[in-house]
Formats: sequence, C-alpha cells, structure tokens
Amino acid sequence: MTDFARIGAAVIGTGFIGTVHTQALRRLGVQVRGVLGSSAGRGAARAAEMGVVKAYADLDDLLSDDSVDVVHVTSPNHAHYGQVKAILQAGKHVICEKPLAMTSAESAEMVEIAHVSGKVAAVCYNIRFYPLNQQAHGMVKAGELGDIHFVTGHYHQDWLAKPTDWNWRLQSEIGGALRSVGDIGTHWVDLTSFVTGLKAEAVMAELATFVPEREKPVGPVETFSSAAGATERVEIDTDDAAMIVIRYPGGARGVMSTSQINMGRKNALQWDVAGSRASAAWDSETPDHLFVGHRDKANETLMRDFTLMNGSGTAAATLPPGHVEGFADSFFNFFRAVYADVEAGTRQPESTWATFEDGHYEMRFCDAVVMSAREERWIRLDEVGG
Ligand code: SOE
Repeated sequence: MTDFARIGAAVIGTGFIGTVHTQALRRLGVQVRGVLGSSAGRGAARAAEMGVVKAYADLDDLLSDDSVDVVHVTSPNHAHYGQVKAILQAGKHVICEKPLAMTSAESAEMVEIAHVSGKVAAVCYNIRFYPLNQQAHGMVKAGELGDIHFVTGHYHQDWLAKPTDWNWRLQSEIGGALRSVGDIGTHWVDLTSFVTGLKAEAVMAELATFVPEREKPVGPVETFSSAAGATERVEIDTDDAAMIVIRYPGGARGVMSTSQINMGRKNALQWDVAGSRASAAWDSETPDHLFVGHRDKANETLMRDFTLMNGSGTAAATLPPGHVEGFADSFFNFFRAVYADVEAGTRQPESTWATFEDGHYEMRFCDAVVMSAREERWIRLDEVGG
C-alpha cells in the first residue's frame, strides 16, 4: 500500500462527518495537520477532543499552512462553493462532501476551477466504496447483467421523522432547495449511475413535506443528534420525501424514492438493477451481500470475499471475508483510492471515485427535480442551467 505519511491533510468541519473523515485519514496513515471548526473556539475544543495538533483560526490560516496538501470540506452545503474555490486557487487538492454545491450553476463553475487547477478534486460519494458496489460496477462493465432495463430503489432514513428532530439540512438557505433528495437522494443517483454506467436524461418528480412545522433548538445540533433546551417553532420548506421517475438514454427506466421520516429505516439505501441477462441488488444495511438474480439457474448471494470478486471489488476490499465492512470502512476505501491519485499527482484512468463532473451531474439532477415538481411535468436535464 502507498506510504501516505508524506501527505498532509486538513479537515473543515468537526461534526459527525468531519470526525469520520479525520478518523479514516488517521487509519490511512495520512498526517492530519489540523481542523477548522464552525468557530475558532469550537474548532479548538474538537481538536483537543480528537487529539489533532492544530485548530485553524479561519480558512486563510488553513490555506497558508504549506504542510497541508489536501483539504476535506465537510461544512454545510452553502459553504462548499466558496471554500472549494479558495482551496483549489491556493493550489491544494480537495475532497468535498456531497452534495457538491447549492445549485448546478455553482457546480458548473467548480468543475471549471478544478479543471484549470490540475489538482485532484473528488466528491465524497463514499457509498461507491462498499466493495460490493465496486464489484457490481465491474459486473455491469463486463456485460454480466446484459443491457440495463430497469433501475429501482430508495434511500430511506428516520432521523427527521419527529417535529422535535432538527438539523441544518432542514433550512433551504443552508442546505439547499432540496433536503432528502440533495442529502441522500444524490447518493442513490450517483451510486446507480456508477453501477449501471447510465446517467438520467429526464425526470418526473413529486416532493412531500409531511412535517410542515418543527421545533428549532436555540443552540447548535449535530447530525443524528438531539438537543435539549429552548426551541422555537419554524415552518419547513424542504422535502421530507420524494418520488422520482427517471428516463435514461437507450430506453432504460428508473424509479426511486427518498425519505427521512420512515421510522425504523435508520440508513437504508437499496438499489435493484434489472438487465437483459441477469439482475443484481444491494442494501446498505446488509452491505457484505450482493444479490444476483437469474432465470435459468438458481439466484445467488455473493458474500464479500476478495478471493471470489472481480478486480474492481477486490481493489476496494480491506478486511477478510466475514469481517463485515461498513460505513467507516467505505470512507477508508474511498480515501485510499483518492490519496493514491494524490500521490501519483492526478486521477488515474482506472480510478472509480466520484469527480466534480459526477457531482455536477447530481446537481443538474437536483435542479431538474425542483423544476419538475414545481411545473408538474417531465424535465430534461439539458433544460436546466449549469
Ligand atoms: C444524513 O442524512 C447523512 O449523514 C448524510 O448526510 C450522509 O451523506 C449519509 O451517508 C448518511 O446520512
């Protein structure tokens, strides 16, 4: 495995996902030089808790640190555009959390800035790096499923099911116009596009807000956390759920749903891809098993086992068979792939991590969903800007 100890990284954001990034980088052997919190005080407190040597005062302080080669952006969505632009213009590589931006106009500009910079620029669609999603990508590429006909599934959670559940993602001015679609729907869109090789041509969408008023805590609340204390009632204008029908080029079709109010579904992404020769299906809550469906022989369940997987799957597998690889492992596998390209100086042809172009596709998908839901008609992605 490449020696990553020569590479320095900094992480913007010290909440749930920022901490996941920091822990995965340390496991990889990358030098985490410092973190930047939502305030200097919070950053210093979290750095001390995580044993990170430095808490930066602000973004300029971080970008002036010559020992930092790669910057991870895990701040709320509205901050991505400005921070990524400054990072790339400072000559550093960047890994930006999803969704890439607030709109496809922003993401279009970020694609151009990344191209001009010549630096490695990745979007954190980590779910590609559960090894069996890499395996499925390789199976489709090898023609094992035949022509892709029908792509279905969902991404359902329940952490925002109650009126007392709160998170910054609920506020469109911070998280963007779409919440369930932007936050978790884009994972499903990116993952199925990666597995099938297909990108949506047009969408027909319906959005739903089942909890129109919520109790907003007066103080800060971390993702998947709850806060005690004073609250104020606020009206919600972002989607709790979405229903989206998809047209792909060549006649393939898809249908998916998102929800953050399905009680009992903690973090359930499911995809099911039907091809002309076979089908395949995967569930993030049983990530070490891949269903492969047949007509002329028994169905199969492939348990993650790098002695039985294709090149894509084996390259992403870290633990022995039966030692389940989960959410945190997907970040480790993803960062290992990106940092190998940082070490090489540029993205390699066989790399499978999500680029800014992929992140821009997801933003165009989101803008088309907003337009379709508002105008109650099919919207082609080439109708949206950016
Ligand atoms: C909250 O919905 C969240 O943390 C998302 O932001 C992540 O991208 C997803 O992987 C898990 O849930």
